[in-house]
Amino acid sequence: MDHKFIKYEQKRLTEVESLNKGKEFYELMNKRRSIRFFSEEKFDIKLLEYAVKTAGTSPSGANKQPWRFVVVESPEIKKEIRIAAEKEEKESYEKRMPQSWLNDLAPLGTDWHKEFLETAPYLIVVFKIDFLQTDAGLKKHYYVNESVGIATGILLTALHNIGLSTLTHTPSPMNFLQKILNRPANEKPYLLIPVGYHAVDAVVPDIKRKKSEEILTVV
Ligand code: IYR
Repeated sequence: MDHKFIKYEQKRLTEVESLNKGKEFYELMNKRRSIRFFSEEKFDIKLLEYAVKTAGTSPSGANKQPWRFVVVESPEIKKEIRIAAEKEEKESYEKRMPQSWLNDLAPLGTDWHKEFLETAPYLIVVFKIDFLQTDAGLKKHYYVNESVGIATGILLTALHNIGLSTLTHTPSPMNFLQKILNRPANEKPYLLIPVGYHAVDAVVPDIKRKKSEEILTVV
């Protein structure tokens, strides 16, 4: 029963301050879009470090922090990832995805070509860690998908906040990432996030977000 607790401190805002900050943050985040056209412009990898540290502040089941973020900057490894991803994606687009799915993707203009995997200066590959191997055997983690999903959301938010663009890319299946990046068997690829500045001529689909009343219910 010897577990230590420490005092929690958080600045108390007035309602007006909260409303203003809430609106300002919404306006910032409402400008985020999934970007598929990146500038090749490089930047210091240290820009990514705080974003990853911020992702690491995420809540997680029993505080197990079941995540690993691998940043790929090597052009050779990016190329290897592109080749492997396009192989799977070609198979998916041409054989595995039903017509209804392809129809849903049509407004986004995606296909199996994944040039952004090489043009983006960095790829962040998010891994989930379902269990730990210890001398005492396997230790299972809890609510891993929820935990890693929240951490990834915070990562995307942190990257947008510093003016970088991202794509949440889901090549499927993506076990090839574990192999190419030499990760241990307990780390499973969760999401592949190209990061960089958007290309000057980048376009995004003209799609709309749901309105407040479509996503918020108060009872
Ligand atoms: N993984 C594929 C297909 C794809 C699926 C969904 I759901 C999207 O929102 C976008 C794409 C791809 O990355 O192209």
